[in-house]
Amino acid sequence: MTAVIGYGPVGGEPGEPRIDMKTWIGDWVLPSPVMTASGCSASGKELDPFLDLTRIGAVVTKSVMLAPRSGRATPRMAETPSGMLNSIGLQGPGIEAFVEKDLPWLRERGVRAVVSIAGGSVEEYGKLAQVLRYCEEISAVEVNISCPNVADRGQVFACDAKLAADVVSNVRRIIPSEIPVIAKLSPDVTDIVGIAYSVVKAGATGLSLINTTLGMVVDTETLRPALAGVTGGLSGPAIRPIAVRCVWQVHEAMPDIPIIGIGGIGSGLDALQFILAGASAVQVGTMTFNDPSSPQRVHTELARALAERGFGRFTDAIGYAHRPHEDPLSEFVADAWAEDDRAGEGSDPARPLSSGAAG
Ligand code: RRO
Repeated sequence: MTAVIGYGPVGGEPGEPRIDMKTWIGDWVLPSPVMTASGCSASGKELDPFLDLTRIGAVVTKSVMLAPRSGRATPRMAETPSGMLNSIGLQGPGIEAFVEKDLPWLRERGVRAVVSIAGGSVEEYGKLAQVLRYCEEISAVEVNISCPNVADRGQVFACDAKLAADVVSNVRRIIPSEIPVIAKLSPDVTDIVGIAYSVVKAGATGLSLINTTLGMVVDTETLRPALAGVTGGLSGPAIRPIAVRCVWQVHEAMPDIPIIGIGGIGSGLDALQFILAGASAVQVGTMTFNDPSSPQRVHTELARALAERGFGRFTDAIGYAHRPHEDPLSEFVADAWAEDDRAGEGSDPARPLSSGAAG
């Protein structure tokens, strides 16, 4: 039996409208389309006091590398208008400590875990996948090929269709087929659809769109870059229109590929934009620094917004903004012209002879 999970089990109030909030990433069924975004809450522990992590779609862990890593020098965060710049530089415990300490914590609580991995080479991603293939408690693997805070741009695999595909196919062939492999792409490319095609062809189950976009702040007091790493990844509401555009373009090109929308989502209506543009799920990241319970709140607000707009199921809203135009005005114009024709006034050379105005 499939449970209808919406306002009841996930963050809802008794008496509020029920809506089926299930969604799918490949064969993986999630009771809620709202996840945390990688990098904003390590392995989820920080958020545990603020929300019930079992009631959101999933926790996406901070990208983990093979070896422990201290990351870039400080300062590595800066505020920006409607956003935030980070240059963390893949700080983390390394895959062994992660699997020993962090994954069990998530499993013991029954939290759906999406493990984000990052490597410096195609082979390194393969080694990470080798470790994870034996971890039963994983719901999905997010392949982060788009971290902007790496030593050189050649390591941003998501900027090169061939390299991106090599990483994804290497991970896909190692991770068991029932576990979704999701490729996280960068907006810092000329043609995100081309990159998306390559990784899907290489075996990606779905796509996370988007990672942060490369930015920079100069401190006008010190007269130097605000970040020790000089450049950083811009996130938050400032990048939401870029992210929605990426989701739109990729869904338009590949409507059957599940997309997870990310970029400045802080409310149910923000999330709804991504869903209507073609996302099957969303991740909440930067907003959790301001409101750590926001993933659960976004779920509740999204369910209410969908119900208010007449949707009975979350999945009916995916890509809804792509539907063909029903243009009531052109119907009106066509009717009016047909009437003109009947009255014998069809002499305007600037318009078609019959009711061809619709469309
Ligand atoms: O660690 C980071 O600096 C970082 C990562 Br892995 C990423 O994927 N995106 C980002 O903005 N920062």
